[in-house]
Amino acid sequence: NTPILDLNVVSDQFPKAWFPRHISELDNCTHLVTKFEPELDSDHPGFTDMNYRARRKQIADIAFNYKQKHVYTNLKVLIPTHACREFRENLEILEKEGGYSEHNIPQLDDVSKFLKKRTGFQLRPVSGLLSARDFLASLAFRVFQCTQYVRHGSKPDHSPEPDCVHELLGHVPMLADPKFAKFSQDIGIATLGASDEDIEKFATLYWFTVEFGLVKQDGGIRAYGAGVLSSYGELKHALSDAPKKLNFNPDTTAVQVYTDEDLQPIYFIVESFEDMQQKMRQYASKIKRKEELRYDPFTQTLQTLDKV
Ligand code: TIH
Ligand code: FE2
Repeated sequence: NTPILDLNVVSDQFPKAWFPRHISELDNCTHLVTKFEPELDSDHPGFTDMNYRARRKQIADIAFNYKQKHVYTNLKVLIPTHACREFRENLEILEKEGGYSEHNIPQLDDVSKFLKKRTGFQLRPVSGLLSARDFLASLAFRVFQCTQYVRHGSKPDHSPEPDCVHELLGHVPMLADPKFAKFSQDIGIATLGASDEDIEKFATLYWFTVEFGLVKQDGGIRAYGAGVLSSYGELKHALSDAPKKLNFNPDTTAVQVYTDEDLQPIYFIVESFEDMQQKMRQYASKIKRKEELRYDPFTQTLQTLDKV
């Protein structure tokens, strides 16, 4: 257990430059004194007991990784002014009924059951990043693939990859909204059997809406994209004057180049969710496909329309 970051920089003038000024900064006070460590001290009665050492290490790791829910508390400050109405309302319900709080990371299965009751969406654990084709296909069945791991504690305010913070705080509140759930499923259905070229366009549309979308609401601009809403850094950045903001138009948005490594330089704004839905439907209807598909929720199957 070597210290990860040594913030107690020693200088001549100020022997200990840094000390915690807020209770949350105890997250950085994780330096261990190695005396009595069963791993390192050969006089320790457990030094030769490998099972004991493994168990000790497991317990030590839990303590070491413990973070006051930095992300949750910080995001909560921005949500009233930065998040769209649907997100705010559903987060409130999730706090009342879904086990959401700064002290608790809810279990996937509990959240899945919650969503199932609200919009029929269910969560499914995924081991890593799926191909766009497979990820989008799940949406057709109202299944959302969720990562299980959490971002590295040294960079809580923005993660270049999705993690459980992003899924739970970004996607879940929006998937609890019936219209947004329908929109998500419709993108999924539109991608089934599409060419690789069209999949790339749908993945880009998904990126600029479900992940990084902004919406006009209550006379201002609010975030509804999960990648924005789960990142304190991105949420602040997205609604600042720094990035470029364009009007959402599926034909141009679908071919916009984007970065998945850092904060977005460009965002697309939709007039309203109704408008976005209608434009997407129109776009999807122009895609060449062999068959028209319809989802049957009773059997959870996709049926070819002209055969039913
Ligand atoms: N940038 C998001 C976050 O910090 O929560 C995670 C991602 C969403 C989509 C791609 S990466
Ligand atoms: Fe995501």
